[in-house]
Order: sequence, then structure tokens, then C-alpha cells
Amino acid sequence: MEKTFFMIKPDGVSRGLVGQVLDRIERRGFTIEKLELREASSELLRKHYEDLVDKPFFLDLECYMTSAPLVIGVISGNHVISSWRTMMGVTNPKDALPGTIRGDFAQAAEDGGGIQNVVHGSDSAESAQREMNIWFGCDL
Ligand code: DAT
Ligand code: MG
Repeated sequence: MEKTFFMIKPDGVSRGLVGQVLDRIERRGFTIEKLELREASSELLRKHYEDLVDKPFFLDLECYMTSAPLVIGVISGNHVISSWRTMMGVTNPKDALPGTIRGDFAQAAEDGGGIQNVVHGSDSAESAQREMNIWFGCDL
């Protein structure tokens, strides 16, 4: 049984989409193992997105992710890491297919604007373990 780390990002929380996202997780048969409403500190975010801190869009990303509370959690199930990525849809809502969370709930950014795409999910078993450690640490 796999576990993955997920988030409902500040746009998802402030737009009132928490229930609909959790509903999709439960409908799919995945188990919610952990769930918390959190304010993300810049320090934690820099760890979480350590591969992106040097990108030109990082400041936008940091402002977006610290703009309002987010929901973090751990879900488990068979092949949950890749299945949750499929349920989310691709990174840019412009290209996300209908039926995916990003394709159903997110809108493409203005040209040059930052991406707000409602949800996060770890992209591998290594990332899942790393992100669970960052956000839940000893609490796991
Ligand atoms: P994902 O969230 O699909 O795993 P990622 O890990 O490559 O995508 O990027 C993390 C977040 O950073 C993404 O959800 C939105 C933002 N982002 C990524 N690429 C971007 C870009 N080219 N312009 C603006 N924001 C971007
Ligand atoms: Mg990613």
C-alpha cells in the first residue's frame, strides 16, 4: 500500500473547494491518513520546492503559497502516487483535461502570470517520503 503527500493550495481553500477535492479522494477509494489546515512559512516552502527556488517564477509561487491557509495531508491506496497525479491533471491549467481537478477547477493564468492550480501531489515515492517528513516530521 502506497502513501503520498497532497495539498489543497490557498486558491482551493479560499474558493471553498476543500470538500469537492476530498470527495474525489474518497470516491476513488483512497484513505485519508492525515489532514491539517496550515499556514505555510517561507522556510518550509523553500524546502518543499527546493528544486524550484532558482526559477524566475519562484517569488510568485512563494507569494501564492503563503497568501492564505492551505490543507496538507497524506492519502494511501494502491498506486496512489501516480493515480493522484492523474486525478490532479497537468501543471498548467491551460492544458489540464476536463475531469481532472485542475481541468475542472482552475483557469489558465494571464500571459506571464503565475500558475494557481488548486492541488499538489508528490511526483515519486522519494518525493512523497521527503514531503511527508518536511510537513509532518516527527508527527508521522
Ligand atoms: P506540479 O505542481 O504539477 O508537480 P511542478 O512541481 O513542476 O508542477 O511545479 C510546482 C508548482 O510551481 C506548480 O504547481 C506551479 C508552479 N510552476 C511550475 N512551473 C511554472 C511556470 N513555468 N510558471 C509559473 N509557475 C510555475
Ligand atoms: Mg511537483
